[in-house]
Amino acid sequence: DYKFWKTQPVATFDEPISEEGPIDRKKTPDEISSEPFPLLAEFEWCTMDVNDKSQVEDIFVLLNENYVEDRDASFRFKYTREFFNWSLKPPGWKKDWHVGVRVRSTGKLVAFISAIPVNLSVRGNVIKSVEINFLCVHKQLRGKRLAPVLIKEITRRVNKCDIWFALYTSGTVLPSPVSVCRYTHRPLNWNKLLDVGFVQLPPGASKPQMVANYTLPKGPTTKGLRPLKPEDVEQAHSLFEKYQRRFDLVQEFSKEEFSHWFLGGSEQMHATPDTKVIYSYVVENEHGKITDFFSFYSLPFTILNNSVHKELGIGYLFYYASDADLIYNNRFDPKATSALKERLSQLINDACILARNAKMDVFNALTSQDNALFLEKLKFGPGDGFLNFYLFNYRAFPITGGIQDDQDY
Ligand code: YNC
Ligand code: MG
Repeated sequence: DYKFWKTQPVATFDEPISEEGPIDRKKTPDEISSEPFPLLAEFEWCTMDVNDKSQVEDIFVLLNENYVEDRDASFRFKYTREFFNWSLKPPGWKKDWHVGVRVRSTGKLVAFISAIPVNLSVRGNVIKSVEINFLCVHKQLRGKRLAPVLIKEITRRVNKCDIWFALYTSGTVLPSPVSVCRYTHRPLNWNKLLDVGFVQLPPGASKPQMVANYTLPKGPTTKGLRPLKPEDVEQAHSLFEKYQRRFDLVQEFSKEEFSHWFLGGSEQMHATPDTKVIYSYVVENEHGKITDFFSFYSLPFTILNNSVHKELGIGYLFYYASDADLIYNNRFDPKATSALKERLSQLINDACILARNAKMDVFNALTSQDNALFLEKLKFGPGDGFLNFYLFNYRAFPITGGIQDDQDY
């Protein structure tokens, strides 16, 4: 019955919404306690220093052993140091927002939660917020109401910085999602996916038929496609901003944030295939103009209980943008939509090819953004997983994707 969530400034299920905006009254940081929330005597708070290798190691052991698993516990996210450097240290990140709980007597890290600064735009209203991620409690400490304490402590630390709103996503259903997306999967290495139980052979189909069905060209097909470079940021960022206006709920990226999220900082520029997290590409036309952009990131699974395969390479479609529909004045013009549909299908197909060439086994996408325009055509199949999007302390009308195509996953 959501004993904890009932006490928090979040929308309740089926609550009629007449106006968008903050839920709590306006507060100031000096109304917020300077003292951390009390913990049981055997535990202590710690602020994690993600610039310190041994502390990153602690986070990564905790998450690799205790974070999200799929339903039958055969896969687990395989977070890497590089992934944390990318996802926990965007411009404006704060050490104080990487919060751990340790066992006082042994120093063992048993829980974690993080916040990063984001500027959200909800139907044009810009809201200074944080994004909460990596909430994790050690398996042996589950069900003891530690999660609410972590959430209250990160809220306190964020509020102390005069920020009162948050975005978070979870597979768990809580009061009350502002949007729900489904995961979809595009097999890249079908044989391996079958071996590890990620896919099944459909009745009446043969393995060679399935492999043939998912075979992709050797290399990308779009003329002028190449990796994003630092000197593209100006142009790519403005194309991206223009494209993002299509959606009701977006994160606004400054140029610095754009560089961070899509180039990944100096460490990523020298990454090897093993350490590369973020892959970004642009299309440059013959006049030196950037017309399209797409990106995906790598977050592999550890395969539990398989004697042959230890890891599953997974690419996640991240952001993209295209000017394919801009030759029409009205984005709702069906000709604009079909031009975009064709262009995005080609681009994301290239993304799949590049991911396959980077040794990824499956390419995942949510049913968010304009993805409904190409998912089916590109052979993404609906998965079991849903992702719920939540806003903390902000009431909003339901958010849908960009263009809702006629088919629904
Ligand atoms: C969850 N995922 O409902 P009620 S996603 C939020 N997000 O409260 P206990 C969650 N709340 O129902 P356990 C949640 N999962 O009584 C559970 N809850 O009101 C709620 N899993 O606490 C739950 N990571 O400590 C219940 O549960 C209360 O020991 C029960 O711990 C939960 O990062 C958890 O899936 C999830 O590590 C930590 O199961 C644990 O089970 C675990 O008894 C595997 O907790 C990893 C996993 C979650 C990934 C994520 C986003 C988190 C968002 C948190 C909310 C942020 C709000 C905004 C704060 C900033 C505000 C500002 C400004
Ligand atoms: Mg607990």
